[in-house]
Amino acid sequence: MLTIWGRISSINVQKAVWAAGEVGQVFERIDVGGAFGGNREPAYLAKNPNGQIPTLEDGEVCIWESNSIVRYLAARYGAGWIWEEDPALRAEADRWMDWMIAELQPALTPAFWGLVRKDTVRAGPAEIEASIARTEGKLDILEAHLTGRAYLAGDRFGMADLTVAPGAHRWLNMPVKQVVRPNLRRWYEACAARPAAIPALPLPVV
Ligand SMILES: N[C@@H](CCC(=O)N[C@@H](CS)C(=O)NCC(=O)O)C(=O)O
Repeated sequence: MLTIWGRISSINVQKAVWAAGEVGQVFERIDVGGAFGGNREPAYLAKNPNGQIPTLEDGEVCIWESNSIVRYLAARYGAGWIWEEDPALRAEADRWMDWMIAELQPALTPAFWGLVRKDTVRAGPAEIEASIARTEGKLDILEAHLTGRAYLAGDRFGMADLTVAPGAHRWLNMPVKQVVRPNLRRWYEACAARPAAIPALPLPVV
């Protein structure tokens, strides 16, 4: 059985939980981080020296970095399914996963901190405004890409979708003015309706 360390309100833990469910693996999730604490304890730091969540344990295998966890689970248990064997198709998925962690997450996180977590130290009005503007630009890219496409990479659901959709879930359920993006909305709703998405995408977003 897998162990996933991390509170489910974390967007990065959501990816790991979704990937594990999608490839049919039974897992135990242990609340760590945020109000639960525990992620600065020596025992946890021995697993993940960053003191961040998520961390995955699969027997002797211990992995941190959410996208690496998704790739491990996909390659190990979802080959030919959510893991593409074809290098060109897999690169398409990798590209969106990297875009999520390098572009979309940094764009939307300050608005999330300010508007949802009410963390005025990390995100005041100027940071929130800049974050919203930056996120809208990123979501326009998603909307354009999803025009005439069911999924982000290839013609079936895959590891890129379950990595990026938690970002859409967060944004679409935040108290921000929602720009109408029909392709993004259709894709998000199709992803979020999957059985493995249900435990991964709790509401409200907190
Ligand atoms: N690049 C890392 C980032 C991990 C990260 O920033 N995790 C946050 C939660 S999303 C965290 O550990 N926060 C500290 C806490 O929850 O106490 C990943 O993708 O796994």
